[in-house]
Amino acid sequence: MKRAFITGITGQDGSYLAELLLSKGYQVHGLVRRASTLNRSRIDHLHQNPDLHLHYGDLTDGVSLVNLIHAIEPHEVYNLGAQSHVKVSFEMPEYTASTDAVGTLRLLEAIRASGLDCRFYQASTSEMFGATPPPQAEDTAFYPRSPYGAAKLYSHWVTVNYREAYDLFAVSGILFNHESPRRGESFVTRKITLGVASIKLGITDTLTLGNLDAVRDWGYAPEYVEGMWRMLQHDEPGDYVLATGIGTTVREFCEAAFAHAGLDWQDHVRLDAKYERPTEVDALIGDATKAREVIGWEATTDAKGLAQIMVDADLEQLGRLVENKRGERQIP
Ligand code: NAP
Ligand code: F7E
Repeated sequence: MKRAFITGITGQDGSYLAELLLSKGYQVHGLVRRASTLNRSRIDHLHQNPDLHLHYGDLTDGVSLVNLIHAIEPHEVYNLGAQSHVKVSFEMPEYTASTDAVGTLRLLEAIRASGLDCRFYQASTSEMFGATPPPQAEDTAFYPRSPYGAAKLYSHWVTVNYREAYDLFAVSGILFNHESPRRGESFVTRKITLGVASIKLGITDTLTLGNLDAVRDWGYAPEYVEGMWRMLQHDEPGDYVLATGIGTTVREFCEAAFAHAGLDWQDHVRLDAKYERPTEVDALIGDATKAREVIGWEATTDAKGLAQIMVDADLEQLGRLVENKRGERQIP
């Protein structure tokens, strides 16, 4: 039985990856952080699975990583754990660097010191391209525009270095934005689809956003975790872009999400500069030709389809909450 170790298992991608690996017969080990309340809602449905094992630890705590690699002896490690919010990285640059940059180094060192024959996946990001204009592929120059992008660029290069220096099977997946109903509520797509559902259900009337002109290449997260797994199954380690190849503005995503619920976004969206970043990434559009040709991966959901999936999920979830509240009020 193959053993996989996932950091960031409680996040959007970690939860889909855990599902995928369990369905393929892996024993899955996940790193979880201690919090004062449990924050495992994305993996609650996997709780009863006897092949899922959760361990306390943190990417900022090297000792926990060394001990876990030693105890689990994984065949594959997926490093998805990160402070992943670009705007927040301007407010917490040092913590972001410790988790997203040095955290990767800590994990790579734990693997190297263990001497295990273990494959490593690093969750790199299109944010590393930053100011370099699209289309962006594996050989495009990097120019990060945030502490998050800069920290991830360190991790990308240290992953490449450990591959070259120590012959480690280390892969860097340069993933463009990917979303789902499990996306964190403060990322723009989910903020919009939750806003649409709230407005449709009469809970609120407005949605406040920042820069509507930014262009992103939005795909569907479950398809992207399949790509991560494929990268680690290939004969040779390498770097791969995963993207749809289609650019969409925040404004266009808004338009599609509101229209799917029969609403006009211009009646509800307001602007506030507090949601803008000190330095913005204007346009990210990926070229995933290498992934298609080498690992047979291709995105199949576009931004409009994604907006519809997310709006439907938020309408259902929020609708259920509203119904429950009404039910509670009727109880004498
Ligand atoms: P996410 O939903 O924000 O999940 C992040 C995960 O990292 C959570 O499980 C979180 O744990 C964990 N984490 C945060 N700080 C940690 C620390 N100090 N030690 C250990 N774990 C920590 O992110 P995602 O969207 O699934 O993305 C997964 C990875 O891909 C991230 O590395 C992200 O930077 C990268 N990425 C994402 C995208 C995208 O569009 N989604 C694109 C490119 C790259 P808690 O639940 O305890 O907070
Ligand atoms: O912003 C604009 C904002 O926060 C997208 C992370 O997963 O993908 C993600 O980073 C765009 C930006 O994602 C609001 O200025 C407008 O131009 O959803 P986002 P991101 O910054 O692209 C990359 C690939 C990652 O690796 C990251 O981990 O939308 N925008 N108004 C807004 N953004 C937010 N969050 N909130 C707004 O109100």
